Amino acid sequence: MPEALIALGGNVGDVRDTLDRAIAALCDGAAVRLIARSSDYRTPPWGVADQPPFVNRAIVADTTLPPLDLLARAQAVERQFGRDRSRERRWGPRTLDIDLIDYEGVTQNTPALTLPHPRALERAFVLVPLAEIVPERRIAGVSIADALARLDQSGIEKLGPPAAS
Ligand code: PH2
Ligand code: MG
Ligand code: MG
Repeated sequence: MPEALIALGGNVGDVRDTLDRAIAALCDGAAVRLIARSSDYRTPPWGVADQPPFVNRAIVADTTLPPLDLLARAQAVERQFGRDRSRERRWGPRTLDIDLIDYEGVTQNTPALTLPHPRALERAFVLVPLAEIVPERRIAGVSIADALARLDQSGIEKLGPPAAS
């Protein structure tokens, strides 16, 4: 079954709880099955500096859905958790962002979806969580560990397990 690398993040609300619930909604165990998940990382905001830090996490899932259907499902989960694209600023604060980073090495470049994610290899907040679970996996021919070694990881902090509730 095709395997997808998916990055999640947010900086509004109880993000770690949102990420738990979003992954449960996305990965129903049938069309999308969770294979691995990273720890959570607190990461300095990228793009727009004047906003709270993000929490970022990555997962590996296998799926029967083709890429665009997986994207549509991820976007439906974003909306379910309060994401409203019409009211947000590019790179600004958000409750939940789910990005498809790689889908079984597929290359595609359409208005709706570019694979692999065109900026993933430049972003430590994407690669640090991925490197924890799939360091040897290649994105656009470069291993995640090698791509990460070229980036500034300062300010990224691994978070412990969430407090039991
Ligand atoms: N997402 C953004 C903009 N900036 N910065 C960090 N650290 N992590 C993110 O997930 C992030 C960001 C827009 O999606
Ligand atoms: Mg994003
Ligand atoms: Mg996104």
